Amino acid sequence: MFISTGGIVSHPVLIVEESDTEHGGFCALTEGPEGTLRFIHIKIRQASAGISLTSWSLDGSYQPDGLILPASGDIDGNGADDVVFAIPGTGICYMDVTRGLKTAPIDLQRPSPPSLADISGDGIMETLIRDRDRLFMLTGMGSLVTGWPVPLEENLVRIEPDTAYAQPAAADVDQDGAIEAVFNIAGELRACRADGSIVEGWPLRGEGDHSVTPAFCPIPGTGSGYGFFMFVPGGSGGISGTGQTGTTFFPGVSTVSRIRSDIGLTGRGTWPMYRFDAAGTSRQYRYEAGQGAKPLVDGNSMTCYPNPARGPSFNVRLDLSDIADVTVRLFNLEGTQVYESTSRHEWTGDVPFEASVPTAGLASGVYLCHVRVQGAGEEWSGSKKVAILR
Ligand SMILES: [Ca+2]
Ligand SMILES: [Ca+2]
Ligand SMILES: [Ca+2]
Repeated sequence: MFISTGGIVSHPVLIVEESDTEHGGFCALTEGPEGTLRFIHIKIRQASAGISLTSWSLDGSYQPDGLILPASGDIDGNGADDVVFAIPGTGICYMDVTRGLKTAPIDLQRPSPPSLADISGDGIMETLIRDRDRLFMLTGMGSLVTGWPVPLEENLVRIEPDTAYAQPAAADVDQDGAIEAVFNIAGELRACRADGSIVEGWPLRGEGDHSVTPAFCPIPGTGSGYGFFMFVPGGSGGISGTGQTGTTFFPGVSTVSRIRSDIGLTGRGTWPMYRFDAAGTSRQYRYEAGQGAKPLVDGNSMTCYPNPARGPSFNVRLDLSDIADVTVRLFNLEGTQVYESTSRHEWTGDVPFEASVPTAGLASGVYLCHVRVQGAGEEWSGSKKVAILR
């Protein structure tokens, strides 16, 4: 079906117009021959065949290195959903198909997809968005909320790979009845209130993947609104460019973690975290025999605990199936190695490798614990972020 010229450069987004019950509609962005942008609105008749298409030219252009992901919701309460998206160099665009375009001229460096949620509790949805080193909350059609933008720590953002940022999420993470904005920054989940302040007990250490939005859902049977699971995909990865060139962290094996807010919420970093993956392995459920040769290393099993580490040391643990030499190294986020130790794992079978890493004398901050395993003709390396608190 021919509906428009120009490549589509966004995901489609559904919009609802209360005054138009005959049509269903969606919107998308397309790119013209000279790199110009068009916003298209397609209505599909419900009862009989036929579509209609309306389009608008947008200021600015976009060099797509990935699809734009718009959000939609009726921000101004006029009965028609508004579509929100960010164009680098132009700003945050608010498109109401009955009123036209309004742009908040904020220069964003590699903006995340926006999210819409009423964080301030006044019935008007806020726009949540981040760029490389700032978190934004805007209310209405692009008015910056007092206390925002929130600057991000350079030592965190510089370890993020140069790829798209996660769309922010919204959830009542501390169960006080007010919704918070949740951002994934270098694998850390940060919950911010409407005034930009950070909720006590957060950030939570994620598992290293900055590009994925956590999903929140209520826990069945706990009553309305109480408790949630948080699914945080992540993985053990590696580090490169250590020393003078700085540190780059890259995720390797993916896992999905599930965090329950209603148990163990007794203090910073004490949330139980469960890990599951396609092979059915986790900290609780180990590899089952009979699924072929067991690999030397169960990469998903690497964990550092306690995390954050407050005492004189923390432990690193990893499931190995055979004898191996294991080198544990600790780096600060500037890439300086602050600890190294090699030991021999003398066991075959189900005894996990475990080592204690001393932290006395190390300043508070985030560190990368890197593990290299060599044995049985195999080599594996992975790393985890560890927070040290004094
Ligand atoms: Ca509207
Ligand atoms: Ca609001
Ligand atoms: Ca809350």
